[in-house]
Amino acid sequence: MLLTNAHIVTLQTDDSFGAITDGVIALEGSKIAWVGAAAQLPETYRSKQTHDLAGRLVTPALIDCHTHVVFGGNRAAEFEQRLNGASYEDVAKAGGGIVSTVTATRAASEEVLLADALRRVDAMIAEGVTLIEVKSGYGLDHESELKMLRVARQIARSRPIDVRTSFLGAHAVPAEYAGKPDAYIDDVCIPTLRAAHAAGLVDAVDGFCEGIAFDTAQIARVFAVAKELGLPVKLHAEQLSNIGGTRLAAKHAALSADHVEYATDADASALAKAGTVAVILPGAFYTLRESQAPPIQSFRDHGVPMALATDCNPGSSPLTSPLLTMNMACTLFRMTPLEALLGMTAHAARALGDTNRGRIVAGARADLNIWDVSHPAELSYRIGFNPLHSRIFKGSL
Ligand code: DI6
Ligand code: FE
Repeated sequence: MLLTNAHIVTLQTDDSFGAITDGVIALEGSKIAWVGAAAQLPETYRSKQTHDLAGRLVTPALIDCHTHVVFGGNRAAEFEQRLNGASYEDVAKAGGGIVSTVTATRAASEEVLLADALRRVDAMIAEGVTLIEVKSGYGLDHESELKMLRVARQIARSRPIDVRTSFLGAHAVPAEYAGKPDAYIDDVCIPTLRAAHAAGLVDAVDGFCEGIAFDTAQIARVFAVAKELGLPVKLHAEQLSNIGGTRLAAKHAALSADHVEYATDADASALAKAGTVAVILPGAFYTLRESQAPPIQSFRDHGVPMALATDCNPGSSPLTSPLLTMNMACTLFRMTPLEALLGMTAHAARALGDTNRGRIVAGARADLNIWDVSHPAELSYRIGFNPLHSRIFKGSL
């Protein structure tokens, strides 16, 4: 099929939108066969079925490379408690925080977890998302972690969207292991990772490296098993402090280091050398009303690819809008509209180890968005507006 009369934002390189006006995209199956100006369309494609896009803007489809969309219950009550003056400690003592989501997730059936997750995934699909990463991390026991990952896999069988899973057993220490993080890592997290991998449920391994979660030595033990199993790694690093998570991610050639608000210029240099993507998560920064922005200029100076994601989770980032995420990245962190769009497409794909998506180039996956806007900057400029006209998934409208 030929998509004709298109204003194509190819993102073929990182230094410009790579725009082609009056462009044509030739689709063959689930792949892009050819892209270019109509005047240069090869003879071989001229007889194809055409679909006139009436001059609309076409970009690569969006990719949300960091989500916790599978979880039980929600945390609206503690949102209200905090706004009525309760501290994080008060909320935690009342059984709130991650612990309350773990309790609700353990209690929920796979069917309920899937139905709840699909409502959030549908909001992402409506904004043109075709690939999401989904983490475990609210089960924190053997069966509940496996249950979460089975639900994540079921999402891709229930909707026109692809899913990559990340095992996040090292997300928090569950109540039954309070004060015993090492025992939890050795007796629950690592054996469950092995079982999840054996069941084909894991595409990557993640961890939360933070003072309130796990230290670099504990994360390193989980990463050693990931390496043994041939699984790539990624890491929640330097979200609230700097305890060496970003360095650890770089040392393990991680796909990505995520949050990285407290990363230093030296950390940025280490990421660049390792080829690790910095995943910027403005939803958590906004929700927690943080003050320390990530070192965007250092990432630019060192050539660290920056991805963007919703970090959709019930506590620190109850956000399901990639477009609002792009707007936050520009307004809060001063990223440019080009960086924001690259962050939700090509760099997000790279953060998932997928280099065949996120750009409109011959041979790439034919996942495309058609927008009712005239300039790509409108995609990060608008606040809470969705101009998606239609989404092409695996070459089909
Ligand atoms: N960082 C976060 O901000 C979330 N998890 C993480 O690793 C918090 C998750 C929650 O509050 O439920
Ligand atoms: Fe997260």
